[in-house]
Amino acid sequence: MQGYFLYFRAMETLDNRKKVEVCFSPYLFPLYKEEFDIIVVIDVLRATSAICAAFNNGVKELIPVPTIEEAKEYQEKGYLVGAERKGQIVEGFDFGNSPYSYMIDSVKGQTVVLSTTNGTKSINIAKDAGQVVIGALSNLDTLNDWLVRQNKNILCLCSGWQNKFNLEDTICAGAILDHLLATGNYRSEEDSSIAAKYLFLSAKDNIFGYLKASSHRRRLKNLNLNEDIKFCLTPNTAPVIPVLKGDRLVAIEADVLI
Ligand code: 3SL
Repeated sequence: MQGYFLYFRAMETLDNRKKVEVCFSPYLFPLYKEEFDIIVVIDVLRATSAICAAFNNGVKELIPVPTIEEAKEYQEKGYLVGAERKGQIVEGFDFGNSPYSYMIDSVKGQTVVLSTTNGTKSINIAKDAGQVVIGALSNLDTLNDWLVRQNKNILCLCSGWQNKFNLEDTICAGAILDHLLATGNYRSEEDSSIAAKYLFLSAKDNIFGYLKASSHRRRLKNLNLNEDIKFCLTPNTAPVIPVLKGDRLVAIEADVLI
């Protein structure tokens, strides 16, 4: 028996594959944060999809802020500011969290500030734990290729909804995990990662249909945001890699190693 354990230990030590895991919600993040070099922050509906759309449309920088108070401070300094709470534009701000708000000419080349219910909070809690990169279905293939090239330990942090699990972020995380594991250069151990991968595999042929009953899809549908849902659940509309540098997100080229 002891021989078996020693063999297992030795195999573990020889295994130089990098780790990729999935954290289901920001609430669970303290359990993971010590071990990873790159944190992929995911909020498919809609923060990280809107951020990808913004960079794809030529936004220069995006400053994510967790609170409305901080968003107001930037507004007072003259910045363009988007703020969303519970799916709606917060009164007094330029826009909310719809990807379409960031696909207009007037934001090209601009610095934009954004505060959202879950997504910008996740960015904020992840920022000191590793290199933050933005993940969504919108930038899936570009992001996957970039992550493979980095060869680092990677955590997919699902923003969820008010600290609870959600399906859309988990499916996106599962898609990333599935791609990285298929290279043979990554391993994963956590049950959350296995669950994310299997959810992705069962959803991948029709993500829009699969998520029909999901809580956030229903929440946004009730706010007449069907077009946003369709956009956010369509893979590869924005081939960008937004990373956090200091207090702001910038888009980097696909061949940059961090
Ligand atoms: O929580 C967030 O960051 C948002 O994306 C939520 S919503 O899609 O705007 O409702």
